[in-house]
Amino acid sequence: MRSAVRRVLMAVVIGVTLFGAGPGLKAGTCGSDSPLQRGTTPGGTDRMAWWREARFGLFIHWGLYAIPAGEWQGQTSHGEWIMNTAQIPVAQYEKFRSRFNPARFDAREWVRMAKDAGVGYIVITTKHHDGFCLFDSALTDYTVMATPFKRDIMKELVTACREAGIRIGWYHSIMDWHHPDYLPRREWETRSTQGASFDRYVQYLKGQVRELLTKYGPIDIMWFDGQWEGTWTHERGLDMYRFVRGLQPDIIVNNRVDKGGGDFQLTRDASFAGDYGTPEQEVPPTGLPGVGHPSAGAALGTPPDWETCMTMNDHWGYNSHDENWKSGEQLIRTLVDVASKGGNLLLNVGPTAEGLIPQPSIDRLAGIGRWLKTNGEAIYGTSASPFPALSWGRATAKRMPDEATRLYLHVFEWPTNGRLVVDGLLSEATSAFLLADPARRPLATARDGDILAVTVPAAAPDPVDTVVVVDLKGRPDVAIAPAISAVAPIFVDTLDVTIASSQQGVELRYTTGGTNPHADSPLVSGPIRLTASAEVAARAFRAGKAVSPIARASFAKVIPQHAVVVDHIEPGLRYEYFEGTFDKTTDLAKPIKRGVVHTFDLAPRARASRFGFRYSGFLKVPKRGVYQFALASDDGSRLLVDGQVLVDNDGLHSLREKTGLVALAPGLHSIQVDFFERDGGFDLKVHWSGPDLPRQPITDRDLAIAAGNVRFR
Ligand code: FHN
Repeated sequence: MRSAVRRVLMAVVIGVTLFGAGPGLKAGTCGSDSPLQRGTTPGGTDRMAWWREARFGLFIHWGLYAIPAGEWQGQTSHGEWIMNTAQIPVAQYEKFRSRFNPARFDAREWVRMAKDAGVGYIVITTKHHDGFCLFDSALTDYTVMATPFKRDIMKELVTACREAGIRIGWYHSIMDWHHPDYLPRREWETRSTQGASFDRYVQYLKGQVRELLTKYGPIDIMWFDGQWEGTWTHERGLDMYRFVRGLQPDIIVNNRVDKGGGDFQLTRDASFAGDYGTPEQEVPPTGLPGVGHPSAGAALGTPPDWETCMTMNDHWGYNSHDENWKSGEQLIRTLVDVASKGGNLLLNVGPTAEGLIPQPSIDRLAGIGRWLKTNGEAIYGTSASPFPALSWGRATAKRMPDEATRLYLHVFEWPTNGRLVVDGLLSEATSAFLLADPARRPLATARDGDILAVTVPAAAPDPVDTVVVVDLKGRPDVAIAPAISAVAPIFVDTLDVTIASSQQGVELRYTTGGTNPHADSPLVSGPIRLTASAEVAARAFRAGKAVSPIARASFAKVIPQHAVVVDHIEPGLRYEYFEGTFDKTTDLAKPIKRGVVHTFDLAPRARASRFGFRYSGFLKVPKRGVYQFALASDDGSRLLVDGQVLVDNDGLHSLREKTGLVALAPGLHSIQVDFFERDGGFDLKVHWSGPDLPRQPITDRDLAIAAGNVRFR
C-alpha cells in the first residue's frame, strides 16, 4: 500500500485519554441493578480513607496446597498452583482434605504478629483456584469443616482481627478447578464437561460470596482473583461488584472483580469495576497516567488507588524448599517505594500445613514492625512524593494544618558530606529534623537556587532508611516540567495541544519550533492549535525567572492512508484456525480450518489451549482522521492495518493491552489480527477509537470481506 507520507506509530500514549474512555461508572446508591459507585459509600463518605491510611497489609495464602508444600513426585518448585502445575486429578487432590489438620493454628497469634508488624489489614484466601474453602459453607462439603480440623478458620481469624482492631479482607478466586460447573477445564483434565453450566457455577460463586459477606459481620475488602479466563466477562464483573456492594455498601473491592486490569494491573478506565488496581510482584513506575507524583495526578485528576501484592520469597503458597527470601531491608524499601508513589503494599505469607507462619516470614515482619514503630508516621496516611524522582531515596508527604506540608525524605543513600540536597524544591522550609530523634532537634537548611540543602549527621542513623522531616510553608512547590498532552502525537488537519503544570502561581510559556522557551515566549492561555508538525517546548516562569525544567513533545501532521476500492463486499471477517504449540503469532503456519465470523471471535476453536487464529477482512473507516487501535490478549497477538503491523502484543503473557495509532482516509482498509493461546486463561479484545468514535469494540457493523476485486487507489 503506497501513500505519500505514512506515519504508523506504536504509541503507548502516556498521560492522555484518547477519544474518551467510554461510559464511566455513574455515582448513585448501590443495589443489585443500580449504577455503580467508585470510592464512596452511599452516604458519600470516602470508603478508601482507612485503606489509604493503612498503606500496609498482610496477604495470607493458605489451603490444602500447604500439605504437599510445593513438592510432587520429585518436583519441588510448585506452590498454590500445585494441583494444576503437577496435573493432580481432582479425585486425587481431594484426598488432601482428610490430611488437613493445622493443629498449631492460632488466629490470635497470627493477628498479634501482623499488628506488631505494623499491618493495618489482613487479606486471606477463603478459596483459592483449587476450590477448597477455609470457611464453613452450606454450598459444598469441600471445606475445612470436612477435614479433621473441623473449625471455621475464617470465623476464628475475623474474631481475632476485630479484637485487635485489624481490618479483614476475603481473597476469593473466581476460577475454580474443583467445581464441576466451572469452565474451562484444565487442558490436562479428563473430567467431562457434559452438563456443566458456567451460569450455575456463577450462582454457586455468588452464593459463597453471600455467605462470606453475611455470616462474618462487617468485612472490609473483597479481593477477587482468577478473573482472567474467557468465561468470566466484564458484564459478570460489573454484576458481581454491584452484588458485593449491595451486601456490604462500605466494603471496598479490588479491580480483579472485572476485566479492566491494564498495564501493571491498573484499571484501564472508569468503565471497569473495582475500587483499586492490583499490580503484582512489581511496583508501577511514576509517570503512568494518574499514578505517582501529583504533577501526573494534578494534570489527570485524582491518582487511582492501587496496591502492589508481593511474596517474601518466590511462592504465594507454602513451599518448604523455597529459601529465596527477600531481605528485610529490601521489603522495608519496597514499602517506602510503594507509599512514595501513592500505593499500598500487601505482603504475603504462606503458612505451613501445621498452621504456622514460616520463621523467615516472622523475622521479616518483626523487622518491618520495628522500623515502622519509629517511622510509621512517614508511611501511614501519607500521599505520593511531589518529586518525579530523588537520586538518594524516596519521599512521602502529608498535608498539615494551615495548608502547610510535612515532607518525609526517606534517605537510602546517605550523603557522605553531611549535606542532603533536595533538587527542585522551591518551597520555603520552616523546620527540619530526624523523625527518629525523640527531641526533634532542628537540622539547618539552606537554599541555593532550586536546591534546598539540609545539614545532616555524618553517619546515617538508620542504614536501611533514615527519615528526614522537612516542614514547608504551603503546598510543595517543586520544579517539575509542565505536562504537554494531546489526544495523539499525530494528526491530519489540526491538533489541540494542552500544556499544564502542578506548580502554583506560575506562567507557562512555550515555543513550537523546538527552541527553549524564555520569559518573553508566548504565554499558555488555553489549548494551542497546531496546523503543521511542531516540536513543542514548555517551561514555567515566575516573575520572569524560570522555575521548572523544560518539557518537550513532538507532534506530526501526517497524510491519511488511502482506502481501497472493493467491487463487492459482504459482512463478516475471514478466519484461519490453527492448532499447535506456538511462541509467537508468526508461528501460525498451516491452518486446519477456515471460515467467516462476524467479528474477532474465538468460538470456532476446537479446544481451550494451544490454538491460534488469523482474522482478515476490511474495516469500514467512517471519517478521515487518526484512529487508535487497542489490542488486548492472553497470550500473544498482532494487529495489522493496510498490511503494516500497527500493534505488536505478541509472545507468551497474561492478559495485557497495547495500542497503536494510524491516520486513515474514510473507506475500506484491510485489517488483520493474529492471535495464539498456549495454556491457562485466554482472551482477545480488539477496540478502536477515532474522530467522533469513542473507544468501543470493533464489531460486525465495522467489518466486511471482499467478494469482488480489490483495487488500490
Ligand atoms: O494465580 C494467582 C496466584 O496463585 C496468587 O493468588 C496471585 C496473588 O495475587 N494471584 C494470581 C496470579 O496473578
